[in-house]
Amino acid sequence: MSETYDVPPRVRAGSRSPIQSLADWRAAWLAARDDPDATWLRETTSRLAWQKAPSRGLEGSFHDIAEAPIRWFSDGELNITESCLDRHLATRGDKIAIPWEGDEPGAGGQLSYRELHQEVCRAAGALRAMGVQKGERVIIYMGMVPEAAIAMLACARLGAVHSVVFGGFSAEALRDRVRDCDASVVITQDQGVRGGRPIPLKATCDEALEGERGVTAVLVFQRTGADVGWVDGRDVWWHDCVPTAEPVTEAVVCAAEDPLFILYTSGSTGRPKGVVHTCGGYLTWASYTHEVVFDLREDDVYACVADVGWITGHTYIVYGPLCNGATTLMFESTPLYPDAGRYWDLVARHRVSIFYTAPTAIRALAAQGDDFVTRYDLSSLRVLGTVGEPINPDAWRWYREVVGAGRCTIVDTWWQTETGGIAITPIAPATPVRPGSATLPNPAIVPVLMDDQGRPIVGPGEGRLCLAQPWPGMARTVWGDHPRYVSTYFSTFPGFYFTGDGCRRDGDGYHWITGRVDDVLNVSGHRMGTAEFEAVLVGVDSIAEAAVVGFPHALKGQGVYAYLVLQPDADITEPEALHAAANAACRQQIGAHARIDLVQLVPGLPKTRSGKVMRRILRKVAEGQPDQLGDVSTLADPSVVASIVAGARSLS
Ligand code: 7RM
Repeated sequence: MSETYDVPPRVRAGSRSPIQSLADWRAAWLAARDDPDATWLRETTSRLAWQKAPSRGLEGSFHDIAEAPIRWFSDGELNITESCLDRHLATRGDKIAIPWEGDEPGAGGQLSYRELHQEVCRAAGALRAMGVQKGERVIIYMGMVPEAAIAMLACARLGAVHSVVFGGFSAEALRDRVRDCDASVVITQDQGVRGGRPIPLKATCDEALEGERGVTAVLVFQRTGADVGWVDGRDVWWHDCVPTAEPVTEAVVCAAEDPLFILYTSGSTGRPKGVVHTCGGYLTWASYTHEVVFDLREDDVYACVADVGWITGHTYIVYGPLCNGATTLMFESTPLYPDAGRYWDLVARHRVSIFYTAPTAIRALAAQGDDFVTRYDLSSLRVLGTVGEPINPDAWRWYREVVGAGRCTIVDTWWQTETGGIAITPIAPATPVRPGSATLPNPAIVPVLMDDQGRPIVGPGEGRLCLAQPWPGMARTVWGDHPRYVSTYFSTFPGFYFTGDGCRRDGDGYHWITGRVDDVLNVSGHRMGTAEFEAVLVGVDSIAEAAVVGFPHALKGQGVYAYLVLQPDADITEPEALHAAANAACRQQIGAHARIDLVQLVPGLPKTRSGKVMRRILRKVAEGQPDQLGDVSTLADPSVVASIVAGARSLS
């Protein structure tokens, strides 16, 4: 059992949260479980600016999800930008909505709610002039500039469906997404900038769109002024059309269940799925979780240093904070530029009170020593959040003691692209915390741990994490493929949403996420499918077969380990040359973040007689536990195991 930290007095002082204690949490959780309609109709009508308030709560269930998707608030009508912008103008018009810190320390600017509203209305006008209509898909391929948030909201203003593609993805990955959702417009910028280096967003976009007839317009924000290619009749500069556009002052009215956005995410099989979130339920969940978990207050300066290309950026940089009228900082740079003090310099200068980052960054910074932290005045901090992967207790303690000086609480927030918002987490003023535990479920989240026989575990134990009841922010479907949604999430344990994660529950009901139990990797908080790597690898000359697994990595959480079988007539046979060729292919077809750490050439993959690769064996070898392979007698050729074990690679 690990130590427990009570909520520090500084975190409790001045809180007006309805959840102040574990007793409050329990009452709220039970109420939401037993009467979801009353709970969430009340929350949504008090949080969102509905054009037509909903009278219906939840419709549908996990048992008949193949026939009917889950719906929340289905008779309500709204445009979510009115909740995020218009309704704040009367009381918060001059409040800073988005402070922006550019790549160079101190560079940047800020937008008040009034200015942000104006920009969004004009950008929506520009998109409308380009022909964008309700329901149409718009791809956003940008870096961390306020215009990325403006672009998302401008789409929402028109009822168009945005799909943000992380700026690190390659041209091929971008093209796949453009095609999958049949996008007609792409919004990008000339270049991104990160850590002093330019990112050629427009050039990559041009490569992706070569020959794509479906995309009729590309809106280009100028960030650096670099020379970029130009397709006349297709490409339009942001500064040429947005400032002079007719503002869309009347937002397009949407139904609660109209799609708000698509976000592609990796799974254990096949290509990334376009996870669909809808307007009313998603925004309700974003607003509720952002306010309650972090105990948001009117004068907070809130900084989530994720990228808008991931779900964390959607829910906790843009939608949740803006719906709550918060000041939400956007950060273009990296934790290590120009040095390992950058985050803390940012916190000190902007007087940040709530800071939200990922374990991978915390580990990297802790390794650089405390001086980079202690030289800054971090007295503004109150709540420190983490998300994206399990956090090891040492990194957790460093975050609490060195960054938070013992005065802040840590919220280790477990959630997924599919959950839309935070699901299992401490509630800042209420929950005593333990290093490495995501603690307790939010109201609406009913976790169930399944044993190997698919039976729910009662009391303490470890199993596969499922959620038993629908919650407002859950993904409704996979774009264009509802059967894939049903089979991915609802077929393993019929009647339950299966998360893909393992989890332990201790005697106090605290949850300890143990990581993915499927073939999804989590490298530095980036979610990637082993199947995506394997599809690239078997396309590389000289490689006949490939199997990719994860292994524990001190800084990245997980590293990527590839087992490769050569073609009989292979022309590359040097492992180093093959490693380089493999990484070049991954970079080109997936993106710069898809890098293989270790390559092992093997004579064959361990397969069952029916031809299924026994990944368990490959995982154990990569994890450095070749003595725990278990039963290998069902293999077609057990002799490959000895050579796999003998040739195992490691980083040390
Ligand atoms: C928000 C996000 C989801 C996967 C999820 C987990 C892992 C996320 C935590 C965590 C342990 C956490 N969305 N994960 N948060 N594991 N503790 N606090 O990351 O779709 O990109 O990834 O990330 O495995 O299934 S995501």
